[in-house]
Amino acid sequence: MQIVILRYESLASTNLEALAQARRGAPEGVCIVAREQTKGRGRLGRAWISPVGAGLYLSLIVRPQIALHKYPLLTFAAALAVREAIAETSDVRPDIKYPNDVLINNHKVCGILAETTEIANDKQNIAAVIGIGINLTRESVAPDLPFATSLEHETSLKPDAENLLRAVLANFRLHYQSLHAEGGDTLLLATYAAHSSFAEGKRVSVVTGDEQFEGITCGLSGDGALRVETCDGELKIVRAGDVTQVRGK
Ligand code: BT5
Repeated sequence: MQIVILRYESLASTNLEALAQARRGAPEGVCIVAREQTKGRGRLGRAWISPVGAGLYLSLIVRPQIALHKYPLLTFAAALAVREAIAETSDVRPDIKYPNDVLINNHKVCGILAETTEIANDKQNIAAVIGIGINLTRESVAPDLPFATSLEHETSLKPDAENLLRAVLANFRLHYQSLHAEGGDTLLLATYAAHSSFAEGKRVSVVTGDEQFEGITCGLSGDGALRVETCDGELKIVRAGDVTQVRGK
């Protein structure tokens, strides 16, 4: 994948711009970066707060040659890439919270939103957009986000956005390549599980579209779902939803 970075001063959402470009035929490797987003997007219609110059806001177009049911692993590849990029460029060692958050000291420093698009009636021509938001300075953390943090806050250094961008893209490219190799999905899952304290043995509360339950995490399934054993011994397979740690029980 050859990466080409397109820079914008301000966009509604880098994901929306990348999806539009992908639909117009933009190749894999096009990466949209904006200094601010006026309508940054989270999952399920939620917002990603994106003040000017305070965070890294990027969306990478990929055209994966992998089975559709493995697409959730793209989010894992991105989370690992961000975790590694932060570890390489600072002295903190982030955690990954299933499925799409990178945490430092249990606070969210990065969110990931992977979306897909296809050209009308052409199921062969699917593109995915990997959207990544990383909080750089303290200004990125709105006062009403008590569980958010920034690299500046955690490291006491002014983060270097360009270094971080390069490291995120280089690491993502490696995971993406290996995802296409034989056994690459198993390797990626193992690497993700090794760097996410949420993968195994964590007491969590899970909210999905239609239910809420508590349990202990017990690993990931082959397609990237989180397995959670509830208090009454039922095994739940979580494919989408919000997972939070339950403390003090
Ligand atoms: C996410 O959704 O965490 C995905 C965020 C993806 C953002 C990137 S930025 C570049 C690209 N272009 C876009 O438009 N989006 C992507 P979710 O797990 O649903 O979390 C959203 C929740 O995180 C919000 O409801 C807030 O509670 C919280 N939040 C919002 N802004 C935040 C910030 N800057 N830092 C930490 N938490 C934030």
